[in-house]
Amino acid sequence: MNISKNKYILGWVEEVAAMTKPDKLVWIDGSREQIEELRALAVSTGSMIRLNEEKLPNCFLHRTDPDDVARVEDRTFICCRKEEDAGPTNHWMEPKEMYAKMNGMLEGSMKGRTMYAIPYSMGIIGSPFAKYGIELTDSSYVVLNMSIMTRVGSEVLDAIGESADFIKGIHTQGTLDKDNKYIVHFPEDNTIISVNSNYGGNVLQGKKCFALRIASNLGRNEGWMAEHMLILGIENPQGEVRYVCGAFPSACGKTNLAMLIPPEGYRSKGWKAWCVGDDISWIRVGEDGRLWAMNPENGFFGVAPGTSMKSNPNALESTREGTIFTNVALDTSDNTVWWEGMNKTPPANAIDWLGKPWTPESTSKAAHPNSRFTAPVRNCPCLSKEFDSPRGVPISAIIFGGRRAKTAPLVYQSRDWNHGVFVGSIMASETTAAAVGSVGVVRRDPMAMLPFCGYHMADYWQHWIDMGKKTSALPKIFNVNWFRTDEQGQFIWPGFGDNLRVLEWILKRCFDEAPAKECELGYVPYAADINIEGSGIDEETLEGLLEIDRELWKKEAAGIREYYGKFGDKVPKELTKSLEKLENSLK
Ligand code: OXD
Ligand code: MN
Repeated sequence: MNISKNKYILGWVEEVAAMTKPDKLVWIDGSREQIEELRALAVSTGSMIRLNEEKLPNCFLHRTDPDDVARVEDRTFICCRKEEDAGPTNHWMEPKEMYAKMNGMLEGSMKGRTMYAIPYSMGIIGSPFAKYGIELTDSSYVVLNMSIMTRVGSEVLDAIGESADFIKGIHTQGTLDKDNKYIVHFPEDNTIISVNSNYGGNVLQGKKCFALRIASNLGRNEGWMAEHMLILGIENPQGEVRYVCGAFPSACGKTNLAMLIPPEGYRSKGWKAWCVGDDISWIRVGEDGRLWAMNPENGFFGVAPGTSMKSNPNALESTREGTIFTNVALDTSDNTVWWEGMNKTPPANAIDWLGKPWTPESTSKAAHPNSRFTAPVRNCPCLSKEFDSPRGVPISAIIFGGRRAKTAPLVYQSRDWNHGVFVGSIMASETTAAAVGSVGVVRRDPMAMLPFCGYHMADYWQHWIDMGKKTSALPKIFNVNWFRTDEQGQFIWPGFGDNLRVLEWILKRCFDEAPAKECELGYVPYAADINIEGSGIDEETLEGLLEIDRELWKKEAAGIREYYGKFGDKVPKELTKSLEKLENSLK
């Protein structure tokens, strides 16, 4: 490969190589042959297992170190010069001190290894909305994942040309020391360093590190937004496609919602759903004054457990070719994969995610709860034809949501943009296995960005308020909760494809086609306006799902006030006003 002559790139790569001391340097050119070579190498070293060529062509299984299975939020740092710019929700260290620490850890870390240089693009290469990065890594697993999740290769170097405008990334697996992992961002230098991990969310730097933490800073400076949001197009029987963006915390069903299949009663009338993205949106003001969202990624890094032909056939279909499975179980009868919730028939003999024999009698899980698939978006049967449109799609609605067993109603609409920003800022959800830590604990996760906002959270809220002033046709903002439970702890709402029933109301609201009832939280639907035909839910149950428990909300409001207290007087006044209004309405 004829690598770039860009003096900034070459100088930096030389510097990193001098420090990490790899045996050799390999540039990733994006060619099929090179990918084939790397796959063969990974198989020969035991890092990946080639799966059944007929049933799962070009698919592989990888097992991580047992202590390296999720994002490590406690070890994730935003290193800007002033601590107050990182804010109370981020870990911070002074950049010089962190560079010194990182340089110490990087010194000689790639000895005996190959350093791969991956030029990658977030967004369509050459488009005005794309941003470029180079990740230097000693992991062929990272190279193979990055070449699914992003657009990689020489074309990216051509697009960077002579410019110094690219994100610098360094990753070493190091020793995988579980107590010494670092996922570090230097937003003022556009630099990312990951050490001692080889788990996707920590080390596929295009995703959370660049497309959210660094990009949220770029967006703030340049007047756009980087959000933890799916993008979904809903086509009505008239053939009109209306788009929504949805922010949900990790492992709360974003991939399922992004690929939903309309219920039969809708399908037969001609409703369709199109996936533009399942995790990240970059949102800009278009020439027409509307907000336009694009998906900067090129693959899905989805949670495997629970993904089935029932819950998400489109996701399963997406994993049938060219996919890397991480920490799922290996079905030894036919060299395919299995995970809990895939179907009701576990393999008689399997190897679990730890590499140990497993049978249906085993008491442990066959797949890790945060096991993943890395699948090319091109495999997705419901991929939107707008996926390749560089400017993205115009957004009618923004939806926030989390897992709340009791508090939040099935859906409510905010009063206006600023009130919608308040609704996003108070998002809370029960934690999942996507990050290390306890599962099922309610935590505030504003806009689902708590682990991903690369600067002070209150400044981020201000940026949302400011974006509202830049557009002439703002999307409407809603909150949904698919996860309300009954006394037995069972989910009441059927979820999955049936969520379209709620989306239909949301989209009608955006086009003044449905009424709503004003309430303490904003607007809720009249039960009669949500189509429940064929859902198995009766009107009384729906009424219950739309109810607002004032006592719970009084506690919620007190919790929000306490949470806002963390940010002092930096909380935008528009948000404190919304909180006061909520408190007053509950008196
Ligand atoms: C993810 C996450 O992997 O949010 O998308 O953790
Ligand atoms: Mn995510």
